[in-house]
Amino acid sequence: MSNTEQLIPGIYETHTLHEILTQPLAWQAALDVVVANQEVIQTLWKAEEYSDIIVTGCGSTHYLSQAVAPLLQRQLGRRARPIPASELLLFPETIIGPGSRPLLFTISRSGQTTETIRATVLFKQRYGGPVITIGCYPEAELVALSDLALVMPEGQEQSVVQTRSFSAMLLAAQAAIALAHEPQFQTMRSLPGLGERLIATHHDLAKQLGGDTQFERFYFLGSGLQYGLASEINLKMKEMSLSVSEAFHFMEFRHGPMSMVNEHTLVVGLLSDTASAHEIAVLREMRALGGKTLVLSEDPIPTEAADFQVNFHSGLAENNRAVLYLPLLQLLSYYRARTNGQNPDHPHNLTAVIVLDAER
Ligand code: F1P
Repeated sequence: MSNTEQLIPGIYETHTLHEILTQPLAWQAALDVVVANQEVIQTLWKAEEYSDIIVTGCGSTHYLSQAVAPLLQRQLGRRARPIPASELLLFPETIIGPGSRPLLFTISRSGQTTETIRATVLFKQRYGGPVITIGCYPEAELVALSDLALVMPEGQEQSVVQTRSFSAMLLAAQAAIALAHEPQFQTMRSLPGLGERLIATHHDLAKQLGGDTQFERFYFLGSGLQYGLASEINLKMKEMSLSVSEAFHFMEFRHGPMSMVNEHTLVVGLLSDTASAHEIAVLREMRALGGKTLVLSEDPIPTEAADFQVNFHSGLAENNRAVLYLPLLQLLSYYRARTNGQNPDHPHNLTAVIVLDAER
């Protein structure tokens, strides 16, 4: 890491950069809180009192729900769906069907977002199922409303945008789910170290691409477990840098959006293990259309599909390594923001928590 970011050792140019670069510490806290609640979590996964799982949040934590729900269904064999809190609040009958006895899994950095709190109160009053929450503030209203709370104060942030809070909450969810297959959980203990190595090795690439003004539009492609992550990084690129940016499932990108690809386009692929052959084919075609591609994957892929690639070499299964996709892409969005003269600590029009009064 060059010294320009660290004006004085430990003093970063922005809170956002500091929070992105120190997120592996919050990852360790996430693993620790899951170990501390191991028994109650494993009991919950075996419980028969609920028929399916609704995972909910807003903004970043809605996209986090999109990354967690498919993993819950894949690992626990329980039907699980990501639903924005406002939809659960305003259209509950379209989400919770007759005879369904769901568990509500809420995710919120602040634990104070009005839509998520109101949806949880309605859920408890009308359906009465168990509620678990993941967040960063122990005193939050959502924690008081929940039967189980996994809280990481180490994820708290000064910046409005979620970076280390997002990855710490994602890791807590993935680690809790991995407890259903405990050997998998043990493998995740290497993640904080892997995160530090990844940031140290590829920081300058993220800075180079974020600062490269030939790129005028960004497309983030992720399928399966990676779609929620692609959606979150798309939000980071918008929130921090106000750039033209969208997220798509890999193969959906051919069905129209690829019309936008030209020599000013960076297509970023969050590669899965499950569907890598199909995903690499899409990336190869986007390069042929003149776009540049950046690929994040466990192992190296053929260079004709990738102008730039970041390989994790983590040895971890797809179900357990989602957080490794985040730091470099958060840094890419960060340096694009700096290039666009934006201050990511205080994004345009945004506040850290959306609190609505009675009328709204
Ligand atoms: C959710 C959220 C953030 C967004 C902004 C406003 O907050 O939508 O995702 O970046 O900060 O709030 P939370 O419920 O996770 O605290």
